[in-house]
Amino acid sequence: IRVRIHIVTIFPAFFDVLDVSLIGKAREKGLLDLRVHDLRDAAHDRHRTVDDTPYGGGAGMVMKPEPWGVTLDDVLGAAADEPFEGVLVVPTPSGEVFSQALARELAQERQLVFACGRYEGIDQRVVDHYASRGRVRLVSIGDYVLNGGEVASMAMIEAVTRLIPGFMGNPESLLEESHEDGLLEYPIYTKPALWRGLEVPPVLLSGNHGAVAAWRREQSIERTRERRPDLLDG
Ligand code: 6GU
Repeated sequence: IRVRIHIVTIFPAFFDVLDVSLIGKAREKGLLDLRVHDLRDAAHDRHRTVDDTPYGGGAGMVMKPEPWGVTLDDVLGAAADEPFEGVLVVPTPSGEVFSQALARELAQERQLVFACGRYEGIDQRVVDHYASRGRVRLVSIGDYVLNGGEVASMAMIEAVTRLIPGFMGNPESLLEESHEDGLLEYPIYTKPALWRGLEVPPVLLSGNHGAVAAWRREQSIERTRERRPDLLDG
């Protein structure tokens, strides 16, 4: 196994789809060991409570620290006073923004743990405690609000696992993708050469590889200027 990914959540069923997607292939190839853990297994009262009201008041509920401590120590394989291996990823809209660069970084790790919070978030002491024992990254997938870290984790896990060395059949195709060179990808075409009155740009049929490369580069820059000018600053 190259990479072990643990997910801690109160909704383990969210992750059933990982079996049928690309990630299922990485698991079959033996590159990836993915395990989902139910946070409620560490809550022992009658209602398996994992949340409580916020100190200081305010709307919503906060995830209690104790079930997180028990579960994360178990998953990380480290006692409460020991350092841990790998990276603990905490999806939160108040984190740093996820990027292809961070995906590349995480794909080099041997162990990743995704701690999916729900409600208004997790008691701050959980992050503070684990940050004192190892590497913790608070990560957002963009400037909008989701109900919890599950969908965000799924997006990050898909971005990371396809970069695991040996996962892609043709690793060269990774280099041509949007964001790998800081630009958006150029438009792509296949047969037929004429469809509903629309032609494939003639340069792509010319057989002139230099001209094709130049056209694609131009298109990438133009697309990026139109759709994502922020990527061109600097
Ligand atoms: Cl990581 N979590 C939640 N709840 N909302 C988000 C997010 C994460 N990233 C963007 N919105």
